[in-house]
Amino acid sequence: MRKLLVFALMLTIAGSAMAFDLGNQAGDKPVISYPQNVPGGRQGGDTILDAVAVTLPVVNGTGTTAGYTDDYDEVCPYTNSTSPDVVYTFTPGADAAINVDLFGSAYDTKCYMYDENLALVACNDDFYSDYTSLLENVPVVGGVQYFVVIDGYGGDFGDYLINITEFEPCALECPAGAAIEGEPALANDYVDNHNGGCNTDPVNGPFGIIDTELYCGTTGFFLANGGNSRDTDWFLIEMPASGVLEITGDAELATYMFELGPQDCNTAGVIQNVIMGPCLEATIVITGAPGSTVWFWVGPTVFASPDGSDVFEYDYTLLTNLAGVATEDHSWTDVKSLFN
Ligand SMILES: [Ca+2]
Ligand SMILES: [Ca+2]
Ligand SMILES: [Ca+2]
Ligand SMILES: [Ca+2]
Repeated sequence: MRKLLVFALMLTIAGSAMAFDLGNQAGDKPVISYPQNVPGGRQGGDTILDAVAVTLPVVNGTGTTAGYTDDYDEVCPYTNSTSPDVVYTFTPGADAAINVDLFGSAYDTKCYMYDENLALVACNDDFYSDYTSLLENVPVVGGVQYFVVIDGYGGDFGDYLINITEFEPCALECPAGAAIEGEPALANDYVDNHNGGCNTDPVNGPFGIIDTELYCGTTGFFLANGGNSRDTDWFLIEMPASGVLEITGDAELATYMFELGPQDCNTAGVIQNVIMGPCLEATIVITGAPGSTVWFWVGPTVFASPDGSDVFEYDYTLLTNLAGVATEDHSWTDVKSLFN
């Protein structure tokens, strides 16, 4: 029995070893036949040297990596891809921020971008849940040539969809009838006496209350004591009769929703966390005794503003399974103008 096992093991090792070339020089590139007559002339070229030039925007471009050569790989964060890759090139006329979006592609894509010096400027493997890729908000400089490589994870390859468009910041609208947080506008050295919870005062921390189906708030960044600081919003929510509280949120930047406990500033920690936004809904489900109080927290995932400004505010929206409706019907713009 043991001999058999060893033999089986040797077979396995020999079988897998054959897949690797132990030499120290790359072999000759095998001759391949490229796919012909690809519609629209949008098919990428095989290498950076024969990259297909496109002008921006590229809308609903299609092509395939099947039949192409594996020339490139980057780590973001997975390595050792042997997938074939194709390359596009473009030279923007002016400074811009762009998205390179492979959503809708038929395989586990990977995508990255080089500048004219072949320095990596962006890389993404799995932005979407189907493992397709998005390079988001990539700054490009007018007059500089860039190369976009469409690759795959592992050895995956196949048909891809590509859109290269100008990045548009996420902008949310507060739904009609929502309750409005009404926190004063942020400013440098802002003191959050509105709903800063334990961060403001560990004994009598001010909490907001959420008791409506729709709720809109703002959060963001400011400088305090010369350092980066963020607005944190601490809320009390009464658990509904079902014993299950569901909150679906979205925000204009990546933003945490936390359930906190124990309900004491000295010991409180994060029981569960969910990231909402930008323009991407997420849901947190909190369970507990009907009528009990939940500590709920909303705030940015980072401490510094995205554009380097001292003060930066953005919006978030929450949809709960609470039955209540807002008693006052402010428009979002009305309320913001009060504080701007
Ligand atoms: Ca590759
Ligand atoms: Ca992927
Ligand atoms: Ca706030
Ligand atoms: Ca606050």
